[in-house]
Amino acid sequence: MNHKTGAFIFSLNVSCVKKYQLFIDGHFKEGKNKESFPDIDPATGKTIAEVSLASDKDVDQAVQSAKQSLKGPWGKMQIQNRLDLLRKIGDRIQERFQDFLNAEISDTGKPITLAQKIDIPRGAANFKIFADLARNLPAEIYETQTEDGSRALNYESRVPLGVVAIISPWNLPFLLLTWKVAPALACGNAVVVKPSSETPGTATLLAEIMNEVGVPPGVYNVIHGQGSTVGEVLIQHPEISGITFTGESGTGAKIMEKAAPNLKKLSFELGGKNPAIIFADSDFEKAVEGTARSVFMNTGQVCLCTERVYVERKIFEKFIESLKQKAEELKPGDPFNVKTTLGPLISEKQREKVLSYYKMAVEEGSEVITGGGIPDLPPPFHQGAFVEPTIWIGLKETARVIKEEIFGPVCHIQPFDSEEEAVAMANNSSYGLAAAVWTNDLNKAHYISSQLETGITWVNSWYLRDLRTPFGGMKKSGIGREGGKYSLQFYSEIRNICIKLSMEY
Ligand code: 6OD
Repeated sequence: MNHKTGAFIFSLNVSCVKKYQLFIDGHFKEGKNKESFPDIDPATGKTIAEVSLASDKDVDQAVQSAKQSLKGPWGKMQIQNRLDLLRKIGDRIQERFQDFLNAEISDTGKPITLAQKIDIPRGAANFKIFADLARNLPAEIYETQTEDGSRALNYESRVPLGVVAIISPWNLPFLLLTWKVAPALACGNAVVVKPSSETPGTATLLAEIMNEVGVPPGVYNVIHGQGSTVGEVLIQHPEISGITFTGESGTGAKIMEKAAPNLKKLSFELGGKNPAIIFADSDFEKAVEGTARSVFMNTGQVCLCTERVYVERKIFEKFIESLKQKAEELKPGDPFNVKTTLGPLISEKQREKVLSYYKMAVEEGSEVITGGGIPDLPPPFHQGAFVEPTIWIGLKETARVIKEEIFGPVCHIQPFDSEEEAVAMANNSSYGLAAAVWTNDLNKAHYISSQLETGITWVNSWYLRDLRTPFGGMKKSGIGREGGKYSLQFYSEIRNICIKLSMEY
């Protein structure tokens, strides 16, 4: 094994299996209890890696090493040097693009064309963009008149939060890990990362890069294990100052409860049941294309994905037919084949959950326009967690499959007759993350967007990202916003310094 790396290869039965280790204080290591768990490729059901399981002691060691790093060279580093290091991380990710691509695809089964276009480039961009943003973050200054006629200057000054716990999900493992690590480091924090146990690869690989570019030991630590065990120990650690989490709303609520006694600062990006509203005056082809992307991208496993589609009655039938065609054009299979356009779900467990909704939709009385089952695939993909892209119509808005987040390649299409009806149905949800509105009427677009109870609304597009914008949800879809200055605000403590100036000044 190369001790500079977190992954080494050994043979298990006939296939080659990697080993992903913990990364603590700049070193790759086994968990103290020498336990491990398998990392399964969801496209084939095969074990691709053994992952070291962190014990409570390992978690504590990771947090302590992070804390120590804040007192050492990292804590004393000039901001320009810190941000230069972030740029180097971004450059190195680009140089090792193929390694990240392989790790990400093997962990998730997502199609290579998707990971190549979105996941890995965004990992590099997150570091570069937050380096630039942190360099240019303005500070507010207020000049205050005092009663005795003198003046005072109030100015804000930022300090790092301290040790930040990053709990990142399995759907966009590298994109969302770096979306949190980059601004946290830009602000001068040290981090302990717990990637999803389904997708340990890219977080471990990133540790190699931290060493390669010279990030001091302890600044970036990776611990592996389940959220309900290792994650819980991490979020309850008294030396953690903040927790950032992307994942299910139910898990968010549990984290909040566990973090409450220590009053941690929290940032949550949670679930969604996102609506798309399609008006008859929209550009029809673009609306169909965009909606197909918003429903089926990443096999529907993006918190922003559309699961409820509302279509103006005049174009309802035509829209159903066109979206059905798009769904049926998707090609499931080998994620490393450039012709594949639909990956598996993340795990067999997730497939059972999605299939239970497929069954429920039928029991609730839906008409299945397409899909509803498991695709027929050749070995080894017949063992993968694939499901068919699925479209339903005909359900009442009270149906469970319209109310609950499914997180699969599926949507229900409902007709509407007026703007008010569309908005009322779109807002009739306990979630409020994202919406897509398709219309060529600018006034209508503006009006509808102002009425929607969502943190993010895309008009005539979906998942068009500018990393400076506020990102997050209303209602059960989250707490707080990340992105641009909102991330930098979360990952730092702001202090006000008030200097009373002398009368003579
Ligand atoms: O693109 C992003 O910055 C982002 N935070 C995406 C989140 C997707 C959730 O599944």
